[in-house]
Amino acid sequence: RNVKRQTACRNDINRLNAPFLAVFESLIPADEEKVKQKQLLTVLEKLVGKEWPEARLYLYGSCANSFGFSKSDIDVCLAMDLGNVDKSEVLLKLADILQSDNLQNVQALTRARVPVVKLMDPVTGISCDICINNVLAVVNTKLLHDYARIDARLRQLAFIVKHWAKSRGVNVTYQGTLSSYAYVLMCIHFLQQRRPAILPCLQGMEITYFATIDNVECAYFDQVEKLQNYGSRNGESIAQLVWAFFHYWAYCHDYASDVISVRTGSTLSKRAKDWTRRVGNDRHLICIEDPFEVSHDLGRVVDKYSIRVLREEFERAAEIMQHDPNPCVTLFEPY
Ligand code: 3AT
Ligand code: MG
Repeated sequence: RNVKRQTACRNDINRLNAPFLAVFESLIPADEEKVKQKQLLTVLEKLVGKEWPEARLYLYGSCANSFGFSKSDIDVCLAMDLGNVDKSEVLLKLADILQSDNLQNVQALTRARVPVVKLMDPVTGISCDICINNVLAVVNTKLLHDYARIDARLRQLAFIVKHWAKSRGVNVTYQGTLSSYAYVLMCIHFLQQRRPAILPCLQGMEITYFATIDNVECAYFDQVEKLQNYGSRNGESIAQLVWAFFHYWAYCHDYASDVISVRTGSTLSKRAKDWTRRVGNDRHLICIEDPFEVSHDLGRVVDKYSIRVLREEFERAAEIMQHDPNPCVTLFEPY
């Protein structure tokens, strides 16, 4: 399994560029959706502001990192000083406030891993999760958004990978497969290690953005408008990159020893991170270092069953990209 397989890419690969770009285009949200999201945020800001004038609301996750599909739910973070008030209490109060407006299906989930209030806005038809003080997620959202502005191929690749993962049922963290956030980091890592590189390592450059959140220092180069030509020395097409992405995760990544690290633009050894054995529920069978919370392995949800499912799906995708006459259909067939 760990033998690195050298396969030459099929010679008709570029025939697949147009159909893959069509898949990408079909998933992009329309401008009206962005307008509706802002509209809902304004409604929420008014309601929240009456009770907590100091509080701020931020969009995060796929509605703000530029990797969101059309008609996705939105993720909102309520940032406020809790003092010595319990987070659950604030969530229940928030649910109360929202309930009394004409928002629907308002529910406080105070015992979830990330406690949230869920709601649906009948005016815009948008569903939304509001969490409290998850500010690191707001910052990792900005990092992903900044990477997406450097080279258009990242957004194209990540849309195709997310669409594949959703179609194949491997984007369900409570079933031991990976989050969308993890897949986007896998795409960034992959584009950082192409030669010539398509993406730089923003955390290894001059610091132009800095924030300390929950004792975690978040620092990187965010003047990405200066990096517009960064990837232009690499002329690989989207079809070549989709092929190579699945080839990489099927045959080239060393699952036994390596950790992928967007923070360093490279791989690290599991040994150096002490991610070699199971601790509690963290098994480290596929290791993806969070760019800011470096002790956090986004692969920790993966167990001994789901790792097999994941690897078989990567191999299936790699085979399809190599041999199938119509990968743009077969790749996304429901499981
Ligand atoms: P979808 O389009 O909703 O599938 P998403 O990017 O919104 O993709 P999620 O809803 O799973 O992804 O997560 C929302 C955001 O929360 C994304 C990221 O900023 C943050 N996040 C998710 N999982 C983690 C994690 N394990 N560690 C740190 N931040 C995370
Ligand atoms: Mg989301």
